[in-house]
Amino acid sequence: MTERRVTPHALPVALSALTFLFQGLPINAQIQGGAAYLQSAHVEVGISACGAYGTAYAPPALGAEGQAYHPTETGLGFVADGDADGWVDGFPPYCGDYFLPGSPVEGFALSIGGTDYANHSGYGICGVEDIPGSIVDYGFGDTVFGTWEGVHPDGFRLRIRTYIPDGKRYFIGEVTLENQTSTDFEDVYFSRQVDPDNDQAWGGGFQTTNRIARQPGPGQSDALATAEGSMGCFIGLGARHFASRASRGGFYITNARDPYCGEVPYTHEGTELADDAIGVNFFFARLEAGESLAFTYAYILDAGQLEEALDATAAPMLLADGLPLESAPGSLPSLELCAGDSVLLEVQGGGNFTWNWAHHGDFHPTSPTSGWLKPTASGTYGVNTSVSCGGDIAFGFDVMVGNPASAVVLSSAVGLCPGGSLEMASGTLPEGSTVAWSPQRWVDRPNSLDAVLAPDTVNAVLRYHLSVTDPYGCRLEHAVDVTVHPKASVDAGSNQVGVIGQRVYLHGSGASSYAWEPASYLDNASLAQPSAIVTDTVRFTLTGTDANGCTATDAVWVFGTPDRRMALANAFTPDGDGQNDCFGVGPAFAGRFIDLRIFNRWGALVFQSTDANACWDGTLAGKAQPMGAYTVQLRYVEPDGVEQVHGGSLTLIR
Ligand SMILES: [Ca+2]
Ligand SMILES: [Ca+2]
Repeated sequence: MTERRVTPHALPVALSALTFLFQGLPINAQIQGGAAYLQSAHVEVGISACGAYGTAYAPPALGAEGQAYHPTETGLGFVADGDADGWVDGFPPYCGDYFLPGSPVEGFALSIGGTDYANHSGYGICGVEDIPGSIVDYGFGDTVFGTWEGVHPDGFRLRIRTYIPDGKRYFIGEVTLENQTSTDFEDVYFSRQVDPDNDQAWGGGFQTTNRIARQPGPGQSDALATAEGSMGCFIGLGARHFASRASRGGFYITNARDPYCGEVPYTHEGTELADDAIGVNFFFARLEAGESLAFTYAYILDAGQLEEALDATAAPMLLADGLPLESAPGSLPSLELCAGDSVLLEVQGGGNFTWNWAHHGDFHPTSPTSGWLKPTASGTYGVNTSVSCGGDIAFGFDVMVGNPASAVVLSSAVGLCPGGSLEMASGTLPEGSTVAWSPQRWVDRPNSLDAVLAPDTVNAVLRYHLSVTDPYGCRLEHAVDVTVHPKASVDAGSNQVGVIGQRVYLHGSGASSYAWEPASYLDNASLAQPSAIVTDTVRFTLTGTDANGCTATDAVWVFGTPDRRMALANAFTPDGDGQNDCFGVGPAFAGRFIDLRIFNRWGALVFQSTDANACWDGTLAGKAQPMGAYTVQLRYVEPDGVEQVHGGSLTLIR
């Protein structure tokens, strides 16, 4: 596009006189000809009567900083000592006349429900002024600012407050749009554009390298278009706002929809050396009757202050429990939650849209812009809204749900038999989880989930605590009571001598349930007192189980003998009738006999022999002993080499 230059309008004489009169009045000194002049240490901005930047008239002699302004033409566009080394130092000493009042265009446009409005100042003059307005406020101190406001008969008020943060090399525009009608506005667009001629004043051309530096997308909501001149001067125009888009292309701004939607001549990406515009644009699906909406953009005149300038524009975004969900550009923000947790999501400033929530089954709305998310699983969640001219505005974020409890199978109370061991828990924890058992006594690996507990104690209740923390910081606290039961016991009874072919009873006791081995000899191996037909000498093993399920073992011999005497009968009749006249063990004794001793009721020994074939005839020293009870003590060695003493009672009958 060809640049055109015109001679700036000469100042009317009357206005010069007013300027002189207001020199000493701080509030109004910087407003003349309907334009406002903002001056800070490193930035100067002229705001025209139509709200565009760039004035047709020369600024006052001195600005808020008490120094002269630095227009490169008669009027003042915006200029900056971008290198902050003084307005006369460096090269270029300052980057001036970026766009005005040389020739091209700065301005803004509004589109409401398909109706377009634009205000821009080409050639330092408000050439287009669809929205009539004026400077309504001005001030300086820590911050110098000027506010333009327009009211349109179609029923809206547009207010743009421009300020330069103290000492900064950028300036901010705060836009407020009020719907003064009784009907909702649909499809509201706003665009701010400039044709940058960054360093033309220093000999550069009108062309600049215009670049779309950022667009809102995963992990960030910056829209930023930049322009660099051949002399190194920089300008950025952007916003940190989910509903913003950067554009380049075009020259005279006519509407706000096309740059937002990227329609010819506008584009949303790439870099080009061109003499055309850069812009930042906004979209709002609706503005309800009587309501206002607000948003902010920044003109940045030093690339080193891009981030803080965009920070100053940041407002609406997705909040999780009140904190912004943010991430590095190109990656999704992530939320780390513990199973069962909820997080309150809110599209701050999102009331001008209708939002769709992905994973809505996990989302419980509390308002059109917020609700509780109680995620059931890790995954990508998001919220989005459609843009009428295409595309959408979307927030995506990854949710990681920690759940250490799901990996742990553990009762709160377990029992353990003496001498036993127990795997404390089981399962698979996410990598990076930490585990701690306490106390650590008798625990083989106190920092492993599947630690083994082997308590060296009996009849005790031991309480152990488990603490698991997963990589998301989710914690599981668990207590388990381990009851170590008393030691079990069982008695298989006394050894017996049984006559082969006859039935003997085993006498188990002391347990809740019994199991005899070998079972094949027995009528029922699970009885406490099973019986067997004696066939030979058998060693029975008894396993008894107590009420706690703990076991103990004992053993008993049944000595098989063909000789009746070997039955160690509990009575004998030494009456000389040849039947059962002599009490003894007999030659068929299965074990290795040591001795047999018999005592009377007063403990006196009445018989003893180390000869297995000997027997007692009921006499002592040739004298018949009285009828009654005697005690028998048989000592022998079992086939397995264990010495045993068998005691019994014997009744002498005549
Ligand atoms: Ca300088
Ligand atoms: Ca240009």
